[in-house]
Amino acid sequence: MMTLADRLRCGETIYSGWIATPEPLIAEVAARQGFDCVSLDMQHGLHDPISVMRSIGGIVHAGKPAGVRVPVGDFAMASRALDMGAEIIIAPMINSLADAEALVAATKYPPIGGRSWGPARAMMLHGLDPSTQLATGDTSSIVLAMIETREAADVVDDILALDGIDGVFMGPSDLSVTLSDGQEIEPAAEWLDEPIKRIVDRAGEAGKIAGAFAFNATRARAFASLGYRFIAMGPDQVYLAAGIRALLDGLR
Ligand code: 3PY
Ligand code: MG
Repeated sequence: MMTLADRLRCGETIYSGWIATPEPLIAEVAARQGFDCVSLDMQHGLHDPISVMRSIGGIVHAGKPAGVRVPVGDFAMASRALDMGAEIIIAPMINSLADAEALVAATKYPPIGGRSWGPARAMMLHGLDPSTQLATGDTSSIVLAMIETREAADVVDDILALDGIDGVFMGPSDLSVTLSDGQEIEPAAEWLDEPIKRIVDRAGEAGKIAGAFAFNATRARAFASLGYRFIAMGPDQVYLAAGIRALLDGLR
């Protein structure tokens, strides 16, 4: 069976759920709907290591791959999330080559990085023995550096060139805040179109994957048509609110 990494490398567009509420049942419900993948947010969402561990189990048992966005600078958590069975890591605020190097050091095995051995839960969930895990761990997981600041956008080529960085993940909200020098929070601003296109083009030229966060299906389709291939949509509160509204509208 093709892994999430294989599918992304073949150019498939993957739509991921984005779960902020630290409840495994919500992640599992999302996985049992049409998403290709379900990602758990530890940065602005409320997930902690235990809820991530439990939610990854629910997602994988529902037949879907799991992603984790770790907190800012928490490279140890990136390593732990892989050990817990995550197949995609999204690291926020990777603003320099040094940040990207620290991310690779935590998430790829030697000689590319310095990831420490201990993927017991990942091997259990994915049915792998230790030698297969060691041989395939680096290629079957996708590590995305978030490009969401002016500094990051300035060094995106250096980050993309780093061995072990599988791609980038564009965050339009922070990009709007930093590129406007703190004057605007406008992830759908027209003036962001140019940097949003530039980031995906740079990733394409480097032969790497581009991902992005989309607030709705219109944005998700627009990103996909630019070449973004891992598109997260959410968070889960939005799904709940939309479901309630649709139900109540049905009464009228
Ligand atoms: C951003 O848009 O800044 C994000 O981090 C998306 O989640
Ligand atoms: Mg952000």
